[in-house]
Amino acid sequence: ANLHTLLKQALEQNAFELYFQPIVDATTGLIVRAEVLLRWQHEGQFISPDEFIPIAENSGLIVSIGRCVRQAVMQTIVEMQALGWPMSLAINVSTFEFWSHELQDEFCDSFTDIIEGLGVEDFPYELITLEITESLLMKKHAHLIQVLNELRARGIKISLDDFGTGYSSLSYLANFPIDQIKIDKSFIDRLAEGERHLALIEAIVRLSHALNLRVTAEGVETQEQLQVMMDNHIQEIQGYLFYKPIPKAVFFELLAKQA
Ligand code: G
Ligand code: G
Ligand code: G
Ligand code: MN
Ligand code: NA
Repeated sequence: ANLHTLLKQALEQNAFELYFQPIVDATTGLIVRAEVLLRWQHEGQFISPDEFIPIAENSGLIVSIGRCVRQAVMQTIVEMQALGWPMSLAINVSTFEFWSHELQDEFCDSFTDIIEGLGVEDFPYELITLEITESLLMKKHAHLIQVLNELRARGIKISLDDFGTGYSSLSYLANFPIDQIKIDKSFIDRLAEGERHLALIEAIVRLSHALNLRVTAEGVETQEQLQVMMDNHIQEIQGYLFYKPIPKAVFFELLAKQA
């Protein structure tokens, strides 16, 4: 069977699993939030999202997969709250999930449906972060801004993922309703190459902080990189230096120890 057929089956059989990559406070090393990353194990083998997400996007399956991820994440938020660890979880959102006005409205409405299904009275929307990419903002649709504003009005946080890759326009930072940026790993990787890359990070951070945007550094792997982040007052760190993406049970064990 081809990958698309297998994906469809995986969705029907609930074969996807959420992994969690903890994000820590640079100073204390404590877990302060996490990014949710989808995992698919087929016949004992992990198939990378880099491989299956594009196929899901091209076939439209990404809409159902995205909804399934939101449902599972929101259920996890409710569980974590009940355990006394209210913590923000970040969900990756594909540009394809916002392809049309219709899909955008469906996306917005899904939260209410999911909450109804969860049977909770007051869902803590502020614990959901949606990671979007610049390719979405490039569409520059007035309706998109309206949708992002609607999500933010409920309390949902919007994060600009992979910042610095692609067509980074600094004007996105000022003109779009976002709450935080994630500095892409490629920037962190190139720090070792010299002063120019350090200057870029300094400028991005200064601008972000001036605009009241939170900054997370992604892909921090070494102590030296961590030091640069701390020197630049970047408080939130995600990377293998601290944690890789881990299954939910392992994530919960860490939180229980930290509580
Ligand atoms: O850990 P990693 O190899 O999972 O992630 C690879 C890529 O897949 C990343 O760019 C990440 O944003 C994307 N990705 C992971 N999980 C999801 C998901 O649930 N939805 C979408 N749209 N992308 C995801
Ligand atoms: O966790 P990490 O970012 O290293 O994973 C990179 C990619 O390798 C992921 O997209 C995932 O699909 C794949 N992968 C293969 N084996 C594993 C595994 O045991 N755990 C995790 N988290 N990912 C795996
Ligand atoms: O959504 P985004 O494209 O930002 O996905 C984050 C990706 O970065 C995931 O695939 C995650 O596994 C990966 N990642 C997170 N931290 C590190 C790191 O320190 N090193 C490497 N190589 N990959 C990382
Ligand atoms: Mn991401
Ligand atoms: Na990223």
